[in-house]
Amino acid sequence: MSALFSMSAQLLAAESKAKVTVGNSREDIWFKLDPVPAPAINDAATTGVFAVVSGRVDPNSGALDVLKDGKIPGGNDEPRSNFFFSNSDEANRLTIDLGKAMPLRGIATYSWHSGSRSGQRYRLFGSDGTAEKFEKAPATGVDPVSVGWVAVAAVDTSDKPPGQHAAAVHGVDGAALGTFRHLMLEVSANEDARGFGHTFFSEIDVIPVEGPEIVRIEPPKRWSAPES
Ligand SMILES: [Ca+2]
Repeated sequence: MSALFSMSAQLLAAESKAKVTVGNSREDIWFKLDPVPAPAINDAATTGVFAVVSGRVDPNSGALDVLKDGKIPGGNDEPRSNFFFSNSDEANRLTIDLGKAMPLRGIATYSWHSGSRSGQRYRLFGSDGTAEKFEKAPATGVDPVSVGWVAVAAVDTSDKPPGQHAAAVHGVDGAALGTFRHLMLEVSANEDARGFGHTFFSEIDVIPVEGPEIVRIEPPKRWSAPES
């Protein structure tokens, strides 16, 4: 990550009152990436509608549903258990429609790869969908801010070693991130001259302010004999 990008990300985050928290591990297999909690299985993304509005999905990618199924890949190189774009000159844009506007605590994105596909680099936009000029699916070349979206934050975990990466975008000091119906990730590849730099996204969580208590994935319980 360049110092310049880091600085601009912090400025962007400050303007939108968003904070980005990153966790990573080279060894863990259950996404315990403190301080980012493990992926949620009952968050608002579960019933959201995911769509690619710009860019090309890699032919070896899993379906969009892998991003919200509350399941994690079984290993560090499982293309079909992840969602990833194919390298192209287009902006790679992925949207989530939550069905209605709701106050959000934040979102969290999880990725896993043994090499150059582990890091996450994306810009996050949000919208309540009410602006007259709102465009639900702004394609390459359309500035999202010009069609009713708010720039929320920029995420870059590419300076972390390969393995599992998690990024949480949340409000500052316990405040909500904002009230959104639509979320959009504009995803960039990690730098890789061989062209294998697009992130293996394993899960994307959207955590609402209201609703049931969030349940997270856990390692299977080990059976142990009762004490006699
Ligand atoms: Ca989830």
